[in-house]
Amino acid sequence: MAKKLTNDERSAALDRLSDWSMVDGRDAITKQFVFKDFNEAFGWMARVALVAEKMDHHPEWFNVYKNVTVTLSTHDAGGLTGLDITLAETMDSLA
Ligand code: H2B
Repeated sequence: MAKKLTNDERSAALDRLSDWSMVDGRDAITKQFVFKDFNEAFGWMARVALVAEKMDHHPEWFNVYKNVTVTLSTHDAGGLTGLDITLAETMDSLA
């Protein structure tokens, strides 16, 4: 099973990632993505979904029109792992 990141690992990862931040009161990271319109937002979600399914690692996300709020955490590990960082990087590269 994926291991929770150490404090050093998580601060290094957050420094590297742009616009991701820790969730208050939870070992998870979050980012708000804003697209041109719903079509762009949902197209991106569909592309991310294919990668997430392949990784067997799934986002918590909330879509309203062109906005997608994402929260990433590894439920099996009860917190943030390298899988969340990999998925965050994938989301950024597909946006
Ligand atoms: N996604 C996330 N974000 N965390 C998990 O721990 C997780 C998952 N576990 N997707 C996977 C599915 C697990 O439930 C299946 C059985 O492999």
